[in-house]
Amino acid sequence: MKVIHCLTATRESCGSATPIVCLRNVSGATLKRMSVVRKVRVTLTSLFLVCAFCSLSLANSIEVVVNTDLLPRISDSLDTYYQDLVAFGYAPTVYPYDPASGTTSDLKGHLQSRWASGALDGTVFIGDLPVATYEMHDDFDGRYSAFPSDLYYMDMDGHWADNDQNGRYDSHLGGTGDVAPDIWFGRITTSPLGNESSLVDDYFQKNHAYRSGELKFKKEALVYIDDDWRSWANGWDAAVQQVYPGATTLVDDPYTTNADDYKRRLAAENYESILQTIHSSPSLLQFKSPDAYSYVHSYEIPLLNPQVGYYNFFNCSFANYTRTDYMAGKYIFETDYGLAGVGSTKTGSMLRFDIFYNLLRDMTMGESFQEWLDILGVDGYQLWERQWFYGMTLLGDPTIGPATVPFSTSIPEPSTLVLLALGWGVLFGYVGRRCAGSA
Ligand SMILES: [Ca+2]
Ligand SMILES: [Ca+2]
Ligand SMILES: [Ca+2]
Repeated sequence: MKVIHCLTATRESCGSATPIVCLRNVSGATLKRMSVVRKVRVTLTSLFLVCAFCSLSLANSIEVVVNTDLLPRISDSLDTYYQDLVAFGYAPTVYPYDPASGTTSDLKGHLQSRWASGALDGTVFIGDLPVATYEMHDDFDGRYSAFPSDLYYMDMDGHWADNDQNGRYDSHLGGTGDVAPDIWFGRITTSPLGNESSLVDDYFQKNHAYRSGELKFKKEALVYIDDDWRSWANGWDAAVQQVYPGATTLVDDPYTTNADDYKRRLAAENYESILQTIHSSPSLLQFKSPDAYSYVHSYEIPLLNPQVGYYNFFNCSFANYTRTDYMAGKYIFETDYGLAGVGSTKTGSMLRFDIFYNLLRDMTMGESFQEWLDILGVDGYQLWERQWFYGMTLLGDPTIGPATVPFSTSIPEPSTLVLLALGWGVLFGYVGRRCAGSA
C-alpha cells in the first residue's frame, strides 16, 4: 500500500485484524489557515504573559455548564476556576443546567444561540449533563455500535437527526454549515468514579496549582507503543517531538512494553505528556508481548499516581464516561497530576498525531483537539473517519496545554517569577490597557 503523505494504522488494536486506513493529505488551503491561526494564537499566548497579571480579558468566551445539583457542592472550587479563567484572559459564563429538565438538543440550543451571537468560543461540562448518543450500523467490520459523541456539542451548524426516533442520533449532515466542530470542548465528569464533588474540588485545586506555577513537570514526554503499532513508533515519536524536541522517551520494544514496565514508569518517572498506544477496554489495559499478555486495571491508576499532566489515550473505549470507573477518568481526576487528556468513548482513537502535536505547540488542549478534528473534517467525515473519531472527546480543562500556561515547567525559579511578576505589573500596565482596548 502506498503510504506517501499518509499515516497508516491497523484496527488490530480493537479486535479486528483488518488493516489499514490511509488518511488524506492536509490541503494547502488548510495548512495556510493553520498558519494564520497559529500566528494569532502565538500573539495571544504572548499577551497572556502580560494580561495574566493585568487581569484583562481577551474575550475568549467560555460557557461553563454545571449540573445544578452539583453546583452548590463545588461552589468554592468553581469560583477558583472562574478566577483562573479570567486571569488567563477568558470571559467565562457559568450556566447551571438541570439534566432532568432538558434534552441534548435543549442544551445544545443554548450553546448555539450563544455561538450565533458571537459569544462562544468553547465550553466545559461539569457534572452529569445530557449525553448525546450516536449509533452506527456500519462500524468496524459492519457491526452496530452506540456511543457518546461530544462532537455533537462541538458542531454548532451541522444537522444531527435521530431518524428512527430511538433516542440515538444516526445522521449527521452539514446542515447550514458543516459537520466539523465550531467550538472547543472539555468535560469534567466524575460521578462514574465516585466521590463526585470532592474529585471536582481536587481537580480545580491542582488546576490552580498548575496555573500558578506550584505544580510543575519536566518538559519531557513518554511515547509508549505496544506491539501492534511498532511499525509507526518512530513516526508517532516524531509527532510528539514537535512539542518536546529531543525530549521524548520512546518505549517500543515488544518485550519491554508490558504491565510491569508501564507501572514502574508511571510510579517513578515524571513527564509532562504521555502518548500511549495499548489495547484496552473502558476499565483495563491489555499489554501484548511475543509470549504473554499482561494487564493494568482501572483501580491501580490512583495508586500509581503518575506524575503526568497531559495524556493522549490511544486506547479503545478508554474515555467512555458513561461507564463506572472509566479508566481515562482515573488518570485525569483521581491522581494528583492529571490535567487533560484526549481519548475515545468507542473503538477507535486519534490518528494523524503529526497534526495534533503541531497545533499543540502553540494552542491549548481544547483548541488543538478542535482544530485537529476540524482539519480532518474539512471535506466531511468519511465512514472510516466516523468509525475512528466520532467517539473522541477531551477530559479535563480545555483551556490549558503544554504551551499556554506560563511557568508550567521547572525551568524558571520561583524567585525569578516573583521578580518578573512585580516588574510586569509596573512596566506593562500600558500594554495591558491596550490589550483591553483591542479585545
Ligand atoms: Ca436513531
Ligand atoms: Ca460545524
Ligand atoms: Ca509489548
